[in-house]
Formats: sequence, C-alpha cells, structure tokens
Amino acid sequence: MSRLILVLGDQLSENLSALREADKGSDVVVMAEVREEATYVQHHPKKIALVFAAMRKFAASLREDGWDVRYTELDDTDNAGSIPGELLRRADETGAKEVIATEPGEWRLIEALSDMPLKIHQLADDRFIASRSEFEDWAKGRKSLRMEYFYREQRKKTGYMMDGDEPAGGQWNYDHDNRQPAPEDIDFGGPMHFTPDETVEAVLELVEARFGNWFGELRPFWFATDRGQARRALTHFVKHALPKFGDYQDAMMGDERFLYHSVISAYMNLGLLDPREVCDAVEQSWRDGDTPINAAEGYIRQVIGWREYMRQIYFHEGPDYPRRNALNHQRALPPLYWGAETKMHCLSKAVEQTRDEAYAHHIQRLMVTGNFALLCGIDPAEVEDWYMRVYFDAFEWVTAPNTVGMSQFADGGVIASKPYVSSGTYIDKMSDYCGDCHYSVKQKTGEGACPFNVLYWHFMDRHRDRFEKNPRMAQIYGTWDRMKPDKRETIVAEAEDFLKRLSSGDTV
Ligand code: DLZ
Ligand code: SF4
Repeated sequence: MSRLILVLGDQLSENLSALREADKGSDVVVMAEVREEATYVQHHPKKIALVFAAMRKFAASLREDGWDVRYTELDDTDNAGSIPGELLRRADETGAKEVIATEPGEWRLIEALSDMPLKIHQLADDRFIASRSEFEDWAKGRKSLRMEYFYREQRKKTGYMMDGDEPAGGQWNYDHDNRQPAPEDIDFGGPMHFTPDETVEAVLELVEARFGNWFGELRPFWFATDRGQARRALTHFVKHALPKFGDYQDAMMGDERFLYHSVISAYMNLGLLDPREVCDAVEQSWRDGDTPINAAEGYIRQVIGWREYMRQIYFHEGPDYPRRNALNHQRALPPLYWGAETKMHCLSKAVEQTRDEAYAHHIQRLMVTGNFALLCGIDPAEVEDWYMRVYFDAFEWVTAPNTVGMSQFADGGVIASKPYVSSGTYIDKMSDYCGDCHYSVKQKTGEGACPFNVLYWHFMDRHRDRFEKNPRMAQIYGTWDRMKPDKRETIVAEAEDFLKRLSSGDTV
C-alpha cells in the first residue's frame, strides 16, 4: 500500500529525509499551498510568492524525476485549507494509512501532525549540521549556552577552516575585524536578480489577488525560485561580494540596501541550498586566496554557528519560547513599523527597504528596528510577529531566538549575555543615516536630540535591578551614576515624554 510523503514549503530539498525514506515506485508525495500556512501570520507578499513559486518548481522537478506528486494549488476548489486537512484528503484519495514526514521547523505544525488520525513518522531534519540530540548532549550540565562555544564544536566537527585541531589563522573568531563603518561607495551591484518565468508570474498574479493588500511590495520580484538559480546566486555572491563581506558586514547605508550581503538566507531556509555547500564554496574561495580570512570565517560562523545555534535554542527551550517576556515589556508596536511617517531617518530607511525588499540585514534588524523596540519597551510578542511578517527568510525556528532572545532579551539571557542596545552613537558610527536625519545624533538632550540618546539611558535606568550586577554593564552604570542628578532627571523626563508621544500616535 502506498504511503504519503509530506514535503512542506520549506523542505524543498532532494535529499530530504522523508524522500530518502520513500519508495518512488509506490509512495505518493503530497505538497499543498494552504490558507492556514499562508495566513497564520500575514507574511510579506514577496515571501508567499517565493514559497509558492519554489514549491511549484520543486514539485515539477520531482515529477520529472519519476515521483507521483499530488500538488494542491491555493485556488483549487477541493483545497482542504491546512496541511493536516490535505493529508487526510490525500489519504482518502489513495487509501494510504501512513505518512512519512521530515519534522517541521515549527512546534505548531509538529503538534498538528502528531494529532492527526493517521500513523505519522516524523523523521529528523538532517539538512542541518547539528542534530537535536547532539545539542542536548552539548547543553547538558552547562550553565550558559553561548553560541561561541557551540560554534567551536561545529568547526571541529565539520573541519571548516581548521588546521588540524586548531582554527585556521590561530583564532576562532575574527569579528573585531568585521566592524568597519559604511564605506564611501560599494563596488558590488547587489544580489543576482532573476526575471520571473511563467510559473513565477502565475504565482505573482495569485499572490497579488489574494495577499496584495498586506504589508510589503510584491513587485519587482527577483528572488531565485529553484535550486539552479539559488546556486547561481551563491556563486555570484562568493565571487563578487564575499571578499568584502567581512569588513562591512555591520555597516548600513541609506542608498545601498544589500552592501556586500549574500541575501541567500531564504534559499537555505527553504532547502534550495544546503548549508554545507554554502560553507564549501566560502571556504574554497578563502583557500584559493580570493577571500580574506575575516570574511570567510565571519560568513561560516553565520551559517554553522548562529543559524544552527538558533534552531537548537528554539527546540531546546520549548514551545513557550516565542512568547517569553522577561523584561515585562507591554507597549504596542508603533505604526512606524508599518510605514507610518517618522522623522527618525534610520528607522524610516530600514522599514522602507523592508517593505520593498522583504529584506534588511542583521545589523538593521538588531541595532535599528530591534534596538528601538527594546529601548521603547515594545511587547516582544509584537516584535516577533513583525519579524515573522516582514522578512523573506522568516521561520519561527529562527525568528523567535533571533527576536525574542537575541534582539529583545525577552528570554532573560539564554542567548545574549547583555541586551543589544545602543544610543545613536553606534548607528552614526556604522551608517550614513544620521547626516540626513531631522534629529541631531550629537545632541544628547533637548529639542532635536536623537531619541536613541535619551531612550538608551531610560532603558538602563528602568532595568537597573536586573542589569547593574552584570559585570559587562558595570561601566555603563558607572557612567550613569557620574552624571549630575539634574541631567539624569532631564534624560528620564525627555524619554518618558517621547514614549508618551510615541504611544499616542504622534509622528516622532
Ligand atoms: C511559509 C509557508 C507558506 C507561506 N505557505 C506554505 C504552504 O502553503 N504550504 C506549505 O507546505 N508550507 C508553507 N509555508 C512553510 C510552512 O509554514 C513551514 O513549513 C512551517 O512554518 C514550518 O517551518
Ligand atoms: Fe537614527 Fe538618531 Fe541617527 Fe536620526 S540621528 S538617523 S534617529 S540614530
């Protein structure tokens, strides 16, 4: 009897464990565009189009390869509307009693599959470099689960950029070389663009009709939507941008949305690219002498370090993780995150490009939109929801640790040893935003002062009980305490006034 082989929209890999386990001669592959996955958050239209187009092309390539694929399009009249619903419908149709799946990347869907009245096998997703049991072994007995130590284990295990047992160049981490401010100009034309073919165009029309009024510009749509294109995008990045990726990875520029970033995270998250092939290409470029060590190490750390670590933290911490709120932040997400006018140029630029591209790089996410939300005390669940909605690479296994943990410190310090907050000085150093801003970054208080400057101290002051004993923050509290009392009072009063205006809907 045939079995159903489930392939989800972010499982588009030929070597998926569920496909490896299947029998091409007798089993049936089930793929479905469903309302539930498309609407459980209001994803950016570009992301929905990317997922649907890549699903359609992957289904076609499986068929070419001889698989019996039952594919449901969103507008099919008998579409059951959810993944479990589609599996039950296909079980009825084929008489199948068993489902083989690769474990979904989200608790919600793992639980929904487990609750189905069909026998279901959820196999490990071994497209990731670290397994869940490997992480549990590593985490056992450790007081803190810092990324750096996990990363070193992954380096040793994979052998990436290793000289025997030692890290290449003698250092594990070259981050201190990767903090150059925004350069004068960029000699990289940006990530590779792909003209929509017939399949993509049909999806764009569908998405326009069904989700066109959600936040985000659908067109121009230029993402890679199949493995061949994703591989070309990777090669293009390695050849033309990687050598300078390290130096400028934290820089931000108003008119350069991509700088030297690869913009391939979504292709990895959907399964079009395997993280190992990405790291192989990066390491090879360094071994060939085309890429400096700080760039190659910095990039590989993002992939085998941060990306893997985030997924492990998500599963290790459990289903409640995305809703944690250690700092008890309750303020609603202000409309400027949805494109309402703001005089803060850095935020305006980061949101504008997010709306247009469904993309912003990690420092824009962490130190502009994330930093502002944390300083203002925005409810981390709303911040998490926003990140899930606006980015092309957003899946809960990565956004929850990234947003709730790293960016908003709402996990109480599982991921970060101190909150990622800064005044305007950091943004000014790393970007060219401040020169075009209504506010003055150099001005610390008073009319026209950069709001980050007072918000930073307000955050430190209101969370003193939690942070003052943190040795990494002692100096900050020392500086605060040395300020004259009336200066501290002015800062707190101005920050409170700003927050009041923000929450009452004033343009800030
Ligand atoms: C993100 C997404 C969207 C928008 N639509 C679908 C879909 O219609 N069908 C599907 O199989 N998967 C979709 N996905 C990806 C899933 O939401 C993803 O597999 C889960 O969130 C687990 O990571
Ligand atoms: Fe952002 Fe402040 Fe700089 Fe304006 S002055 S761009 S608000 S950091």
